[in-house]
Amino acid sequence: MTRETFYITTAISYPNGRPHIGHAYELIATDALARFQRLDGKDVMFLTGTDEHGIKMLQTARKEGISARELADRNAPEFKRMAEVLGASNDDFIRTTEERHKIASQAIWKAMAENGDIYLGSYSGWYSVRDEAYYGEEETTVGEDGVRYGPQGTPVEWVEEESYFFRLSAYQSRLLKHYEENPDFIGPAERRNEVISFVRAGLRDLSISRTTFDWGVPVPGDERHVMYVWVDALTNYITAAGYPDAGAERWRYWPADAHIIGKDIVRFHAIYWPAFLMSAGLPLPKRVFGHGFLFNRGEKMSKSVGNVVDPFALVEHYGLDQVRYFFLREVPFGQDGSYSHEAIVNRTNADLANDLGNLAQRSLSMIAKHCGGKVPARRTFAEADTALLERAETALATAREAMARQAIHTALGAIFEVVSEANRYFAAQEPWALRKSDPARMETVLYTTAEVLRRIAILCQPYIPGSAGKLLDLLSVPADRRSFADLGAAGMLQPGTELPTPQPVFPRYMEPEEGQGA
Ligand code: ME8
Repeated sequence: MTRETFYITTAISYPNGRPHIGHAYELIATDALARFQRLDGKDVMFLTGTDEHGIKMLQTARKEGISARELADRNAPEFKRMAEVLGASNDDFIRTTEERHKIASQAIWKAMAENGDIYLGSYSGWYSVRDEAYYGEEETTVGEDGVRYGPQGTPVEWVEEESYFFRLSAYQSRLLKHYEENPDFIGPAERRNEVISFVRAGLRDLSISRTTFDWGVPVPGDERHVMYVWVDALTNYITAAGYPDAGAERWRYWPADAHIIGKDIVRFHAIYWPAFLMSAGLPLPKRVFGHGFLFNRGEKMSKSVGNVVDPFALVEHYGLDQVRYFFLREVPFGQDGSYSHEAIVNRTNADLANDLGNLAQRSLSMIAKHCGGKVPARRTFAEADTALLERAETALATAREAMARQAIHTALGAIFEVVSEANRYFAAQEPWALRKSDPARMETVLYTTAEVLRRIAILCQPYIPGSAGKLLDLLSVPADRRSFADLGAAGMLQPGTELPTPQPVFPRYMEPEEGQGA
């Protein structure tokens, strides 16, 4: 049986510097979305990578006295390493300087040209180097400093040159029709509204080549020009799916199910990209989701962490799953968010160490001590037992619906409500008191607690894969019985199964000062 495919991507990052926390945030969120679909039985492809051409790379390289290629070769491995350090489950990592990408970019260019959508013209306009975009005069303002700025607050300059153009203006009504017929094409709703009003206001043709430098993919048939720059960048999503080889093994993944990107580049993904694809006669991605920006509240985070904006330091300091959990739970996905030392510590200590960690530790220790270290026997379930176990199953339905619209925080919230419920259950059932009064009932209560922990751990895997895996190890759940299909009755713990010695799964964060003990 062929499984349903699911193709998800992050934006590709500029490797003109080291990866920062915004890159890490996007990757973690996209990883959770990819893992969720994998656990839900889909045939998933998850892509991330680096966007290595363009003027930003050249400018930084020049400043550092090296070539753009050297700069890319130095930083791209850092982005790969970040993916590893963050536990990202990406199936591929694309670099736009790869040969396969040159082939794909030239192929889509040719397809658009054959469709009559590319012409040679000359361009003059207000250009922002930082945004890599031209703006209309009415979109710019002159600041108090006398400098002219674009709508994103970056300086613009007057540029005039020969350039190839893409006939974007011809796509206005087709795009608007697409947005209308596919209300889920852009999310969240604010982003969708912005795009629609932008397109309604009218689209200008797009300058898509440069002659002033050669750091880019050569324009097929006119090598004085290099592509600049969104044709090259956006095409990465189909390069990795094997384009232009329609018989490629991976072409089954296209069209992508979701492009996960920051809100600053929604316009390019929701306007340019579908127009390019329409022009080339290719199917459009199903959804473009623009997440919010992360800000450091600016306070000093901790004496021992110098630069907390560095994702490597953050993981080193707080632990990987703590960082993943914090970003996914604390910040409603789609909105801007801020992080601070206190917020990370409070959130992870309360939810992970106290609620989930303590429950696991307390119940598993009791099982080790009073049930011979084996999954306890279960008698007839009381109503409270069944109710708790069912809660975990309905959490899947909520999570599934939420994850389909990238409401990651809602999914995680629903799962952690089960954790709270399990804590209330454990406190109310008082298994420690039952030990004397009704040992058989104690076993059933401990069984139920272990079983709900199994379900919670299975559900937690997309978000905190390492700790969820550890918890499943402590419950002796085999590696091939950890998908969502195993959540229900069929996968239930078997009484008598040997369990390993319980170990804490979520260490409490202690301030370095506290840890030194005084
Ligand atoms: O835009 N918080 O690359 P990039 C959250 N190469 N997300 C952030 C962020 C922050 N503080 N800062 C950046 C590019 N991002 C292009 C993309 S795609 C075909 C080409 C997000 O390195 C940003 O919104 O500037 C984008 O989605 C991603 O990080 C890479 O940003």
